[in-house]
Amino acid sequence: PKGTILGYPRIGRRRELKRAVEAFWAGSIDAAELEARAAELRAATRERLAELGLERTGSAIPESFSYYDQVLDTAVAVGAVPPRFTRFLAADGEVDLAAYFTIARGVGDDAPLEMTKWFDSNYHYLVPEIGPDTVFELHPERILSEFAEAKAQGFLTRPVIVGPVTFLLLAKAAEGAPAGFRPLDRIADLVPVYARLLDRLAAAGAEWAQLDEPALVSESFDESRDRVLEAAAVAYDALGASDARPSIFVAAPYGSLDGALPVLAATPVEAIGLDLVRGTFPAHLDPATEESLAAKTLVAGVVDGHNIWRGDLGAAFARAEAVQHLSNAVAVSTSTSLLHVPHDVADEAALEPRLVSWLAFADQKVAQVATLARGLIDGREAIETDLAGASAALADRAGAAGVRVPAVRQRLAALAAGDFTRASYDDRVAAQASLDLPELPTTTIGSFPQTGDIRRARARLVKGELDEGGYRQLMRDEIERVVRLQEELGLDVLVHGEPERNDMVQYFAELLDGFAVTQHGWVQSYGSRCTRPSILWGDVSRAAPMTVEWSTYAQSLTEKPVKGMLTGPVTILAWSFVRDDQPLGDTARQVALALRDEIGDLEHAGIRVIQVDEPALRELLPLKRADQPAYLDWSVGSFRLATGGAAPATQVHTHLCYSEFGVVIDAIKNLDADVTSIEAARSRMEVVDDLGASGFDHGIGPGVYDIHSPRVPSAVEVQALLERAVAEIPASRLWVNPDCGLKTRGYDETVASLEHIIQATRAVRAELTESV
Ligand code: THG
Ligand code: ZN
Repeated sequence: PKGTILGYPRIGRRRELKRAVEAFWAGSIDAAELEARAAELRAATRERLAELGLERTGSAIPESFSYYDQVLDTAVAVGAVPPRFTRFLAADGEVDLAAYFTIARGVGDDAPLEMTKWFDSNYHYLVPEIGPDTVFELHPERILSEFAEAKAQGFLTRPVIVGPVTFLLLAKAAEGAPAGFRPLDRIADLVPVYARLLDRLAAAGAEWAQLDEPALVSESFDESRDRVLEAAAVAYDALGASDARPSIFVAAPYGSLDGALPVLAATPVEAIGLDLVRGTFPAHLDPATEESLAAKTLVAGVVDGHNIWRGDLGAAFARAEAVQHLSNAVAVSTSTSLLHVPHDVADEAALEPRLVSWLAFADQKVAQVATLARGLIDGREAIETDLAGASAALADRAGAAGVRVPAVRQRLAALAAGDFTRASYDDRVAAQASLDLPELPTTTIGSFPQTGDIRRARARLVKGELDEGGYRQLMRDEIERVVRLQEELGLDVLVHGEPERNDMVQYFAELLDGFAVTQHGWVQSYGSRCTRPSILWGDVSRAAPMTVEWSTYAQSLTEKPVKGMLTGPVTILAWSFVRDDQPLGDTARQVALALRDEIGDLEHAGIRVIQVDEPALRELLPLKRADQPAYLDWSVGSFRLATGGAAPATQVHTHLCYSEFGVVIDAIKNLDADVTSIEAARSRMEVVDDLGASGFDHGIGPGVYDIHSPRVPSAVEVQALLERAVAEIPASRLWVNPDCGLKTRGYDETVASLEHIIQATRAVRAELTESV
C-alpha cells in the first residue's frame, strides 16, 4: 500500500472501551460481554479506516487494539509474566482477561507491573520484569484471533507488536536478578519466540507484521548505543532469516534512527518506518546502506501523529517525495501511532469553526495520509486542491487574532535576567522563619479525594442543572471540610483540596486566554484512564485571577498556612496540544508570565506558601542527548520566570512525580524552589540519595506514602522511611508528605494513611529531640 498509519486510538470515540473495561472490573459485565464490545469496536475501527481511504486488503490497516497496554500485550504474548502472577494463568500458561487485568492492576499484596511514561509522551506503559530465569514462551492467541477476526470481516490487516529490542529496553530487571543483569542480555532467548510468532502469522495469512522499535531512536536508556545497535542487528538478522514469515515492517517513531538506520538497512527486514516529523533522514548514507535501502519499502512518517494540527500538507508531501530517490517503494504514514490524539474533530460542535479548520485529529490525519498516498501514485497535481486547502488554513491561522497578541509579545521581549532570579536562599529562609513551622513540617501535595458528589456537582454545572452560585457554594463546603480535617489530623501546611479542578492542567487552560478545550477529545493516559488535553493555539495571557478566591477562602478558615496551588508552565505544555508555530520555550514563558501574575495576586491576598507543580519536567526531556541542554534551559527558565517575582518571605514549593528524576537532578536544583516534594515511596527513597549526591541544599519532601496504591502504610513503615531520610538529609530541610495528590484515593484510606504519617513524624521528631 502507499498509505498507512502506525496505530489508531483504541479507547473508542465515546470511550466505549473504558466503559466496558471498567464495567468488567466492577463485575457488571462478564468476559464474554467485554470481548463482544471490544470486537465491535475493532470492527468499527477497521470500517472507519477503510472509509477514510486505507486499503481494506493491502495490509495497510494496523491491528493496534489493546485492552490495557501494548507493552503488557507483548509481555503476555512472549510469556514474560512475573512469577507472582503465574497462579492466575491457565494450566497451559494462557492469560485470560481476568488474569491480564490482574497483572496490570495488582491484587492484594501482589503489586501490579510498574507504570511509566512511553517515550516523550503522556501515555504510560507497564514495565515488564525480566530476569535471567524468565522463560519466554509464545502465546499468540490474541494476536491471531484479532487477525482472523479482521479476515472474517473482509480485511487483510497488519498485526502490530512491540519489537524485541524495544521490549527488553523498556523492561526492568526482575527482583532477585544478579547485579549487573540487564534485560537486553536475554535478546538471543527472546528472538526465537518472535520468530515462531511470525511463523504463526504467516500460516494465518498475514502478509506483513509491524514491529515497533521506538527505542532505536532514543538515547535515554541505560545501555550503550553500541549494544543496542548490536542487539537490533542480531534480532532482525535472525527474524529475517526465518523462511516462513510475513514481510517485516520495523517502525521507529519519536525521532531519528541515526546510526540505527544503516544497521536496520543491513538486515533482511522489508520495510523501515521513519519519523520524518520529529526526526530527519541522514544527510549522507554509505553506499552499502543506499543499496540495501533501495530494495526496501521506506515508510515515510510525514503526518504528525503526536499533535492535532492540520499542518503543512504540501511540506509533508515534499518530505515523502524527498526519500523517493532512495527507494522506488515509498509509502506515507503518520510519524507515530495516532494513540496520542483524539478520534475526530467532527465531534467538536462547540469549538470555533475557524479553529476546527486548523485542526486534524486521528480521522483527519488518516485522511491526510490517504491524500498523500494518492499523490505518490497519481502525482502532486492530483492532490493540489487538498494541499492548497491545508496551506490556506495554515495562512489563516498565522494571521488570526489571538495567535499573536502584541501586548504578550512586548512583555516577553522586555524580560531581563533579574526576572528569573529570587533573593538568595539564605535570605529567603530567614524571611520565611515567620511561618513558624515545626521541625519536619507535614503537608500534602494538594488534592484531596475527588468524591462522587464533587464530580456530580461539576457534571450538573456543565449540564446547566446547577447554577454557578450553587456550584461555588458546594465547593466552598468541601474546602471547609478538607481544612477542618487537616486541622484535626494535625498537618502543618494545609491545602484547600482542589475540589474545583477537573484536571490540574485543564482547569488552568479553561481560564487562560490562548487555549481551547474539547468536549470529546479524550486520549488514553494509561489503562482505562484518559485525559482531555487542551489546545494551546494562541498567545497566552491571564484574563483574571484563577485560584485566588479558593485559596483565600481556605486561608480564612485557619491560622495555619494554606498553600496556593498552581500547575507549572512545563506541565501545562506537556499535557496540552501545543502550537507548533514557535519554539516551545517562547510558549512556556508566556504561560510562566500568567502564573507569575497569579502568584503576585496570591501573595497580595495573604497566601504565604505557593506550590508550582512540575510533574512533567522529565516527560518532555528530549530523547537525544544533544537536544537536552536546550530543553533544560527553557524548561527550568520558565519555572524560574513564573516564581521569580515571589517575595523572599513567600515559600515556593514544587512537586515532581510520575518519572525517574535521576537524570534531571541538576535541573531540579536549578528550579531554586524553597521546598521540593518528590515521589519516592515506591523507589524506596532512591531519589534522596541522588539529591544528596548532587549537593541539593534546599527543602525536600520525599514522598512516604505511595498514593497510586489503595494500600495504607503503617506508622512503623512510614517511620522507617523517615529515619532513612533523616540519615541523608539534615532534619532542618526535611519535609513530610505523601508521594502525590490524593484525588484518586478514597477518604478512608486517605485519613488512615495521613494519621500514620503524623504519628510517624511525631515519633521521629521525638527521636531527634532526644539525640540533641
Ligand atoms: N492530568 C493530566 N495528565 C496527567 C495526569 C493528570 N498525566 C500523568 C498522570 N496525571 C496520568 N494519570 C491520570 C490519572 C487519572 C486520570 C487520568 C490520568 C483520570 N481520568 C479520568 C478518567 O479517565 O476517568 C477523567 C478525568 C476527567 O474527568 O477529566 O482519572 O492528572 N492532564
Ligand atoms: Zn504528583
